[in-house]
Amino acid sequence: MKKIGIVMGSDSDLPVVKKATDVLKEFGVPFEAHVFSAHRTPEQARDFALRARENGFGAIIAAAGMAAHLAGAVAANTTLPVIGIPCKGGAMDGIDALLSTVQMPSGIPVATVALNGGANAALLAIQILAVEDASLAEKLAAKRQADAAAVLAKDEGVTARL
Ligand code: RP5
Repeated sequence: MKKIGIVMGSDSDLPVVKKATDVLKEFGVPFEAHVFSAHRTPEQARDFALRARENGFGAIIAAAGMAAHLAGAVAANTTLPVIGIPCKGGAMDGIDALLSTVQMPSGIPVATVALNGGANAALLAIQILAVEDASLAEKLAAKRQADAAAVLAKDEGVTARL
């Protein structure tokens, strides 16, 4: 199975990244995580992206806050799918990161999830791998069913709580 690459701009992004790694672990998907900054360590971020395909990655998740250029910088150096997680924080509480991550120029796409959307970033990465992996696709379908069952249980119980 292909690995998922995870890069984050700082270790202060770890709580958001952990939401993604928890999901990847739940699905048994291998991953590798690094702190690479688009601004502070641009060479390392570039090298990782340039070699990601030959190093066995199937998609890359990039989490960063503030002037969040990491996902775009990685996407510029690979044709693997890149999923950006804009992280909350700073003077604008993540609006800056959201716009920096999502507003990519035509030709270099970044699939951007919600602010701090670590779980959805992982699920989207798994869905990408599941295009060619029937076992992963079955696990995804089972999770959808379990999530729906949980909502139905809440529906049944809600009147009793009022
Ligand atoms: C971004 O700046 C990082 O991704 C992080 O979200 C934010 C703050 O970084 P630190 O000052 O905590 O290293 O580059």
